[in-house]
Amino acid sequence: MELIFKTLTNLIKENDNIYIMTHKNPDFDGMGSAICLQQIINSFKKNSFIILNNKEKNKSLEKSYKLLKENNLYFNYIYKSKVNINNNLLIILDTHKQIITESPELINRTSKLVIIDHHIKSKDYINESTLSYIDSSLSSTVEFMAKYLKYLNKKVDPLIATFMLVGLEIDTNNFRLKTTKDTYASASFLSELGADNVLKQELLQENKEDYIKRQKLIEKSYMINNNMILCVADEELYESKDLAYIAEQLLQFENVAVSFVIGNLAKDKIGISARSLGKINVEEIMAKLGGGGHITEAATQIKNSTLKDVKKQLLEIVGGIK
Ligand SMILES: [Mn+2]
Repeated sequence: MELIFKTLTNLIKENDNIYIMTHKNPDFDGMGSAICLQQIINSFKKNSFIILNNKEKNKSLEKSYKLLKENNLYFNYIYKSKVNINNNLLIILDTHKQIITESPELINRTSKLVIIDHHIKSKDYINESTLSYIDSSLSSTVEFMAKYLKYLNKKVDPLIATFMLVGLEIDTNNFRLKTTKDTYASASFLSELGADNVLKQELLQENKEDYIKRQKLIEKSYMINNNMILCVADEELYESKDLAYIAEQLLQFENVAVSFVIGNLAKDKIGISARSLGKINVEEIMAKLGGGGHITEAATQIKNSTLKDVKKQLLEIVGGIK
């Protein structure tokens, strides 16, 4: 990673105006990393802008932006509708797919592009970049930033360390998934920087209705054979990340090695999100339904079908009951 850090540092030093963006519906991993990176860029006396959407839906993130201002911390943002990228350096964090970045059109308007991500590399990655580091052995983009801070021997304010720790905990589902010794080391480093546990808990609080809705889906799920659990959602529309989140949650239960969540993604599109603890390859299962992914996380989308039919197809493949 040292070479990546060195190259990234040189790119920062060579550019006067740097734009940072994460994915649509930003979360604490993407935004916590962006805020950390802005502090780093600022320490090199370079100008940077974090690209925001005009209407933030995430209340905890909105609160975080306010806290940065109240604490007089440098936080320079620009709404995506106002950005004139002008071939300036653009750093993309926490995704490598153009379509899901906050402002996909910006990517075509600059030739200076850096991508830093921890998701499993997909076929539709942005292939023309100055520097690309996509490493699925990292738990989160925050883990990258924590390591980068250490490499540079720099610190961030306790408030920013708190945001980063929130991102790391969300991405690992409280150290249950993708957690390695480096993840704990990053968490420990952020604690040393003064991450505040009380504020962290407040930022992790979620809307009660969302919680209840998810619990109801978890309640509806059942074992389809001796080690696989299935949840078929109701007829409402879901985002694929919601299905993935429920699938991850289902892995915490006794005897569960694999989880599947089926739900409507659009009127004519059904999604399956599959997760595995690692012994059973869910990519192979999803590939049989036209999807893909990785041993432990995979998904597919099926057009013009019903929840019932999709469930039937899945059960035929995995030899499940009902
Ligand atoms: Mn992430």
